[in-house]
Parts: sequence; C-alpha cells; structure tokens
Amino acid sequence: PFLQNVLSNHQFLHSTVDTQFIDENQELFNLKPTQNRAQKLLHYLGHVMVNGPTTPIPVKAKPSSTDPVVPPVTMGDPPVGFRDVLLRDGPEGFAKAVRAHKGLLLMDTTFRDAHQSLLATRVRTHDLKKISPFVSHNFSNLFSLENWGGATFDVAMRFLSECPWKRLQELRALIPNVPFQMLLRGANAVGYTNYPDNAVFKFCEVAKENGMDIFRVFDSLNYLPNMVLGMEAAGAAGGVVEAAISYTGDVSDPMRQKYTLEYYVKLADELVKAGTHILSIKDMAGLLKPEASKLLISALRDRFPDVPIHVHTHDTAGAGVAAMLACAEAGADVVDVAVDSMAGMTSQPSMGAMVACTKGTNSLSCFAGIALEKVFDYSEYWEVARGLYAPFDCTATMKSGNADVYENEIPGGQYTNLHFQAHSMGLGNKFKEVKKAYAEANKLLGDLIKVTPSSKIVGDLAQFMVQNNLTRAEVEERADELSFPLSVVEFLQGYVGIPHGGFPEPFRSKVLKSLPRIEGRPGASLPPMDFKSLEEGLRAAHGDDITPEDVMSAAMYPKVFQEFKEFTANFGPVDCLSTRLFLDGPKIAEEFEVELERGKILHIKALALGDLNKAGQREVFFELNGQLRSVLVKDTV
Ligand code: 3PY
Ligand code: ZN
Repeated sequence: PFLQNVLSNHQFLHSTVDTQFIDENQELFNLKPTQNRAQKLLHYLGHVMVNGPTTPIPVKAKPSSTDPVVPPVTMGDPPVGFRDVLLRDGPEGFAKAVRAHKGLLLMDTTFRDAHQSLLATRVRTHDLKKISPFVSHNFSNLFSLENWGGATFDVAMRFLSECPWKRLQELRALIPNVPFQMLLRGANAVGYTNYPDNAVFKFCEVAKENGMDIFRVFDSLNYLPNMVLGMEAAGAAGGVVEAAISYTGDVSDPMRQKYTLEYYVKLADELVKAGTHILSIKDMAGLLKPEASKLLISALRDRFPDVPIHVHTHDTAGAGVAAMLACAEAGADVVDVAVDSMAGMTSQPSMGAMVACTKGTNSLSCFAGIALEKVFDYSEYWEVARGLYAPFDCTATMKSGNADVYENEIPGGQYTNLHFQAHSMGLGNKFKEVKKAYAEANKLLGDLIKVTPSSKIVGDLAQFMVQNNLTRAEVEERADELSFPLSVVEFLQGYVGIPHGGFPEPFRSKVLKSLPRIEGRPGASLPPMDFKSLEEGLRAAHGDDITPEDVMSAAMYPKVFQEFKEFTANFGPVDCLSTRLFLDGPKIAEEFEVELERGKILHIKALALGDLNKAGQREVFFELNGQLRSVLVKDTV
C-alpha cells in the first residue's frame, strides 16, 4: 500500500517533492493493517505447528487427510426459490404461499443444528461456503436453510476465531434464492441470559440487514412475555416470525399431566394471537413420538387452518423419521431434516430418508424437485467434510442414539456435550448416572421445559448432585444449607422467566431465603443498552474499522468479542485457511494456497521448524510467494 500510495501521489509523479513532502503527506502512511495479513497468518500457522491447535479439542483425533469434493454445479443463476416469494410478497405473503404449497416442505439444518448437535458447533464458514452454490442450485425448493443463531454465534468467535456476521454475509451472497433461518432465544437473543429489550431489537434489525429471513423464536421456559419480546423484535426488523413452542413430556401419555395437549394448544393460541407468521413445534430433545405427533399436529392443524406449521425434532432415540412422517400426515407444512451424513443420533432425522419415504405416497407426494441423487451428492460432500472435524465428532465415543432420552429429556446438543464431558473426565461408564441425575434435577426444579438456557440450569444441578453424591430427597431436605450453582439460584430468583406451573416450593424459599425475587419479565427491568458509547469504546480499543455488526457482537458477548479482535490482530484472518490447516497446521514441505480475498492468493510452503532457543522459542520457516519468511514462536508445549 505504501508504494501504491506514493506512486499515485500527484506531487511525487510530477517530481515536485521537497523535504517537506513526508510531513505534508501523512496520508501516505495510512497503511491498512491488510499488509500484515500474510505475516500474521504465518505467525498463526507457525504457532499451530509448534503448539498445536488454538481451539480446545475434545477428542484425540486428527482431521482427516481427505478433502471433500464439491459436486458439479450448473452455470448461471440458481432457480427461483421461496426467498424470491418472500422478497416479492413479504412475510405474510410468504406464509400464505407456504401454507398453499401442496405437499411437505423441508428445512435443512445441516449448516446449524446438525453440527451443533454432532460436531460441537465447530463447522467453519470455509466448508459451508464451498458447498453453498450446490445448495442454491439443487435445493431451491427448501422451505429454508437453517444456518445461523443458536450456539453458532458465540462459537464462531470463541472457538473458530471468525466473525459470525461475515459468515452470514458470505452465505447470503452465495445462496440468494433459499430463505435463511436462524434460532433466536427470545429475550436472550443468541446469548444465555436476558438482554435489554433494545439489544434484542437491534440484533434482529442487523441480522435482517445482513440477509437473515426467518427468525425461529423460542423461550427456554415457554414464558410468553419473553417469547413475545423476541417475536416483536423479529417482526419489527421485517423478518418472518416463527414462534416456536418448546416441546417436552409426552402428550400421548395420559400419566404425564404437566405438559398436556391443552397446554400446547393454549400456548399456540397466544402465539397466533401475538401475530406469528408461522407456528413451530421445537422438539429439542426428540421426545415427540409418532402417536404424540398425530395428536399434537392434528389438534393444531384443526385449530389454525391458515397458519403454516413447522416441526423440529432430534433423532436421539432413533424415531425421528417416523415422527416427522406422522407430523406430515397430520398436516405439518414443514419438517426439519439434516443431510444423511450429518443426520441421526442427536442431530435431525435424515433428509434422504424423508425424501425417499414420502416419494410417491399420495398424501405427502410433493417434494417439488428435491432429487434423491442430489441428496446423495450433498451427503457425500458432508461425509468427507465431517472427517475434517474428527477432533470434535461425538461418534468418537457415542456409538448410537438412545431411547433413554424419553426419560431424561436431555436436548440433542446438551446430550452430546454431557457425553463428551463424562468421557473426558474418565467417567464414560458413569454417563447413565449423569443422565439419571439430570432427570432427578429436573424433578427437583419442578419438571421444566429444558432447552438453552434452562437445560444448562438442570445440567448444573445434576452435576452438583453427582459431585456431592446427593439424592433428590437429600437436596430437598438440605436445600437451606447447600451452596447451589449460581445458575440454579438465579433461575429460582426469576432471572430466566417464570416456569409453567410456577417455581417449586418449598424448595425455592429454602434456597433463596431473603434473596430478591424478580417479578415478571426479567428484561423489562434492565436499562437500555447505550450503543453509541459501546461503539466509542470499541473504536478506542480496536480502531476505526468497527462496524455495526461488531457493535452487536460486543453487545451480546463483550469479552468473547474482545478476545476475538485481539486474536485476529495477532493471527490475521484465520477463516481463510482450510480446516486442516486451521486445526493442524501444514506439514514440513507442504505447499498450499490461501485466498485472502477474491483473487488475492498467497502461495505458501512450510520449510522447517527451528530448534528451541534460550528464550524458549522456535523459528518457523516458510516460503511466501517465493520469498523466505520466518516467524518466532514461543514453545508452550
Ligand atoms: C440453542 O439454543 O442453541 C438450541 O439449539 C436449542 O435447541
Ligand atoms: Zn434443535
């Protein structure tokens, strides 16, 4: 940039330069940090070669050495999809078109929930981008592609050192025709606690501006005021509002009396009254059995003939396809699937299985153009891409789903996490005990809806019980003397919302004693966030290229954002690296290319790793675009 600046300077070109030249032309030194990107990436690669990956690795496995091959994509624009309907007719028109569509539609969760459930949310934008044109051209008949929100937002910054907004922008540019869907945790947005209302509104506004279309809004207690807040935020942003009722219990079991068919229908009434465009059942643990599907979906179908119904499930017990077929038969408009190689177990049911099982049947015939052969191609890409994420793959230890989920009701992603945790603590043979404790902790807390963050509260209590060797009866009896995890105490104070049926008594009073209790919606009492001063602080800390998207990242996760910015200032745009390089670094003598931006390609060769010097560092040698470079890395291993 310096040379370019000088060469395009008028005075310089006309040789009228005197000794004042530098002083008077300080803009020549406005060198964008981009000039260091290559050196920073070498620093990162050197660091990984010396010290191993920067992201925590739960499984002792290396990324596979086979690269996924992107199936051929036809030239030209992708076919028209439901997003074209949305852009033309707005959210109401879109909802009408979905309802009017003959036959079942699918949402593909491969880009979000599938890897959140199977691969610890670690799939990188790099691998999503590669397959995006194929998705755009071959899956234009999807209802939507779920590719954002939930845990992906913070994990992108925290563990992948990439910007979640950039992911959204890049995918949007590559897939213009399929609606994008995100998971919004109601008043918690993409976080784990309530945010001030204006932060939730602003978040949705910025998400919509960056290309998000459909906002699936839920609350971890199905607490209506929290849900309505999220719905209003999504609606005010111009998004499609999909209010999601989190499902627990079993409506087909007359013995289960807390979460009955009447409970769900009544809540659906409220959500439809609050103006949802689409009504969703979010079965985060995969508890919706085929018989219950029939009862629940037909009741909702009868009551709301004009509202599209969208069902989400997890395949933990192995009955996901059967349940989704039952939902479709009972009148659901859309069900969620993941591509075959990213489906099953704690993920969604298989796309290929749903396409194949509904093909040619009378009632569910129309999969409008989703060709099974294309599903196979898509699945092959992901099967190989998944190998790159072997260090995060739950199948390293988890070999199957388990129908015990009907008893412990653990949501898909958390089931995998708890399994990982039990194994990493050498308690692999105690997983059953952990799950039992989870069920007991749930009963202690009054039988909750369990999904982020209420699921974490139940999990924390379960862990507390296992660690301290406490039974439910003992916890109840000694509740006034035990030091409970903070999340449990705050839940009982009302910081998450009010659970269906109220708080468990006398347990709550015994735990809280004189601690304050929040009445009503927790976010209502939070002062609005001051975005202007937040932005000023960020500019002071990180420089002037702070964007409105960065402000929202910092609003949601101040510390994670700060660390992400510091990491990038040090190591550069690591999202440009292939996943194997990102996780494992290059081998000595390996030559590879890194595309910094379109057309800007670095040619790198890893040459050698130096000996440890007196300062505990190693020099790592590279060839960068034909020139020798080296970086000094502290050896911390
Ligand atoms: C999330 O909140 O991230 C979930 O996936 C809940 O099911
Ligand atoms: Zn889910």
